[in-house]
Amino acid sequence: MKKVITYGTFDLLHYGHINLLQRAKNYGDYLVVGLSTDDFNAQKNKSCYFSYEERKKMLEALRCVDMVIPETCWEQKTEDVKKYGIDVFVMGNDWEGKFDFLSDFCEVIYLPRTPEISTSRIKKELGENGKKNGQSQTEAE
Ligand code: C2G
Repeated sequence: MKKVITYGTFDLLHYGHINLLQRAKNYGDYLVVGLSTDDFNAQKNKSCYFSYEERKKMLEALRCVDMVIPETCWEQKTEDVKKYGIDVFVMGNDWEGKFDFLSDFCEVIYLPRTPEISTSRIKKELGENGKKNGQSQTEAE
């Protein structure tokens, strides 16, 4: 069984996340997701809409996700790769080069991000009176 791992916050789960997870799964048979805890997100200066447990529940509902583990720090990746017998590490290419050190232990792959969509964009657009693509409040509901 070929095992793949990826990491992230996955807040306000959207199709950019899903595209990444599905492409990551296609590199093997089993996908582990290191999900950033609320405390680690604070370290990443990210405030989440959904809690760790809520974000974990959503990821676990995805057919392409086989296991969700907590990501509590930057330094756990090498240990995770060894502990879970990971063959392939996958991240979006906004992280290009940042985790090349893992290539001593597994294949490292950076995939193109899905353009146009991001959690911060969703928050921004919803924050502007619930507008979506310039629609009015009622149309967006
Ligand atoms: N992503 C993507 N396309 C988007 C948005 C996100 O491919 N439009 C990818 C990111 O590149 C990342 C994954 O989806 O690989 C999760 O993105 P985030 O939840 O924003 O995770 P991030 O804050 O980048 O945390 O140790 C690594 C960090 O935990 C990554």
